[in-house]
Amino acid sequence: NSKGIIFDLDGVIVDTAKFHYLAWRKMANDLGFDITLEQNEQLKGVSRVHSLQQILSWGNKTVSETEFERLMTSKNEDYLSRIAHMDEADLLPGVKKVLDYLTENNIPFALGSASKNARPILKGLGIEERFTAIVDGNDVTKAKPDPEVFLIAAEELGLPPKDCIVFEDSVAGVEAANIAGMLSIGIGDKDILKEADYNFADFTQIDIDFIEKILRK
Ligand code: B16
Ligand code: MG
Repeated sequence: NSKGIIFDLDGVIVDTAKFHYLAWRKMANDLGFDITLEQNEQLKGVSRVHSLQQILSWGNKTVSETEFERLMTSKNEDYLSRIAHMDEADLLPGVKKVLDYLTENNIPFALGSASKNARPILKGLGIEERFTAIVDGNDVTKAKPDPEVFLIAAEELGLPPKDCIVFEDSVAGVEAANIAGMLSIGIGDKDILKEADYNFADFTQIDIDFIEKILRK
């Protein structure tokens, strides 16, 4: 078999969006405004810098460069403290079954995430060693929908992009996979992720027959 899989992290393997939301919301509240869950939807898959720019514009705030850095650092410290006690039980339902199948059948898989916290999160989940490659926010210069993160992952898997299959929960991520020439599988609302080649609400809806089918394609 000569195909490989690339997983997004947040929203695919683990649900960290709620912790990002709580940490950004606390920061916004300290600055005197609030952010809603609907607004948080728009931050999914978006880099840390762009998230903060977006949030400050919602709050009609302009800050100095130093203050911008300080806000990013303190939000991240708050976020890290909220995810500190993550373990295997935090894997999203159905994910373990797929990872076990891939590991047992020696099918290589990589991470392709915008997060700069990907490694400590994977470590907490107890699955860091199982990835052939981990490409995250520390390795890229261009954010999704730019395909950079997935193209680097393909290279590290030693596979041409057309032989890579991407699992993504964000519109920008599905777009990035499509631009890269990879098979895209949307995890979440199919009306939102309508550009994906296949759609599933979550990993409990994905059976091993489907995985075998796309690996053969
Ligand atoms: P960090 P993904 C993304 O991860 C999140 O969806 C997004 O909400 C977050 O702002 C971004 O990572 C950066 O995360 O602050 O941890 O570097 O979905 O691409 O795995
Ligand atoms: Mg995501």
